[in-house]
Amino acid sequence: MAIRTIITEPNKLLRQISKPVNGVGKDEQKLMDDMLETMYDANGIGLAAIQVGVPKRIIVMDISKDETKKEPRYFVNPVIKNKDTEKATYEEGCLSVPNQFAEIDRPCKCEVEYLDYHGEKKLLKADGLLATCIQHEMDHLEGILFIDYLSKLKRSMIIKKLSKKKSTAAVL
Ligand code: GNR
Ligand code: NI
Repeated sequence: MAIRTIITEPNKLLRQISKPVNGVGKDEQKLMDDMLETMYDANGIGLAAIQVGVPKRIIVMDISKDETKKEPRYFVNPVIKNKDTEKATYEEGCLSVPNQFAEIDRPCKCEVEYLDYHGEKKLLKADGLLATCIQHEMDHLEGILFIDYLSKLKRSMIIKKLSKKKSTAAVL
C-alpha cells in the first residue's frame, strides 16, 4: 500500500468525468488499497479515485467513528438507483478543498448499486452521513465539488483563497 498525493482546487483534473472500469482486478484492488490508506492518512471519510488523479469510477469510504474498528467500504462503478425527495443538511468538507466547510442539502436517503472489492454486485440502502457521503463522492465522478452548490460569490472566494495558498506554498 502507498499514500498518494491528493489533488486540490483549483485543478482541472477535479472537473474530469471518470470512466467506468471493466471489472475488479489486481490493478483496481491496488488502487483501492492505496486510496484507503491515503484517505485514512488525511483523516477523511471518503475518497474518489480522481482525487488522486485517476479518472476511474472508484470510491472508498469509512464513516465509522471508532478508529480501532475500521469499516472500509469500496464502490466500483456505483450507480444511484433511487433518491429520497426529502433533503438533509450536513456540514460538508472535501479533501480536495482543504479547510473549507459549508452546509449542503442533499436527498436524505439513496440506493446505490455497485461492485464491491471482490467484483460482486451489491445494492446498498443508505441514509444519514452515509447517504450524504456517497452522493458527495458520486459527484466527484462527474467532476462536481460541494462548492458548486454555493453561490458564485462564495465559490469564487474559496477558489481565490485556495489558489493564493498554492502560490505562496510554491515559493517555500
Ligand atoms: O472527509 C470528508 N468528510 C465529509 C464530510 C461531510 C460530507 C462529505 C465528506 S467527504 C470528505 C472527504 C472527501 O473529500 N471525499 O471526496
Ligand atoms: Ni470530496
